Amino acid sequence: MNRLITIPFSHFCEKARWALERAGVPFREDGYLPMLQTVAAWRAGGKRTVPVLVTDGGAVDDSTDILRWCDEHGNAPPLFPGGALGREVAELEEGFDKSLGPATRRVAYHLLLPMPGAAKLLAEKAPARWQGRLMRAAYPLARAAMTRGLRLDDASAERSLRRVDEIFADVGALLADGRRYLAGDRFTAADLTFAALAAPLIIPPQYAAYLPPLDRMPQALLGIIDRLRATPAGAHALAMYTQHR
Ligand SMILES: N[C@@H](CCC(=O)N[C@@H](CS)C(=O)NCC(=O)O)C(=O)O
Repeated sequence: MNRLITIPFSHFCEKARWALERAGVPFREDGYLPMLQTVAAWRAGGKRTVPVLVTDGGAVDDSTDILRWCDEHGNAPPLFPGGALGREVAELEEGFDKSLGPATRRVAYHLLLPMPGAAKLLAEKAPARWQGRLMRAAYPLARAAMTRGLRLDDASAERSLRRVDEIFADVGALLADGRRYLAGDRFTAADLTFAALAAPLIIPPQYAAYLPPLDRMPQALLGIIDRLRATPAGAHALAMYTQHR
């Protein structure tokens, strides 16, 4: 049985999970809280990041490669079409991976980690009891490590939010001609990746892992979510979730 090593609520993991489920590939999810994924990812032959897909043929340790693996092994129309359209899709997908994913993550963690009750919530939602107990005991250490590792501070979060706004404006410009999908006339890796990586600041109801519900979100984050959902790009992310997730 294929195994997907994840941090369940991570948007890069959601991207891989979405592609696997869409392709009808059977897999079992092996989830960890942030940082605890490191050992599992290494042991599987990956780097320290997740998702890592462990298959009979070896480990696939990057979300884009997992989408391509799904095209080869699954039974859904390809996420990466051939020819010129395929190159356009790959370029959009890579851009979202490099810039949208890290930016939405930084803004969301910057506002969520200091939230009162964050340690308790993470512990409650832990994929295993031992992880929850460990996170509760070591939350200040974990928070400090994530703050350092992701460079979470007001200035960098502000820069990341501006980056998100720029990407949303670019996606809005693509959609301005009335197209239903970002590239070509059907759902591709560009749409899936945009929607999954925008999700921490859009909170689509169909997201397939726990995200804090809107009524538990800090006010500042809620303001960002409301604003982004109302943009054409935000509406596109929500529509991709409604129609394709
Ligand atoms: N390029 C990688 C990025 C994945 C990534 O950044 N994963 C994060 C979770 S959102 C992670 O595992 N971070 C843990 C760490 O850096 O230690 C991919 O597309 O798979």
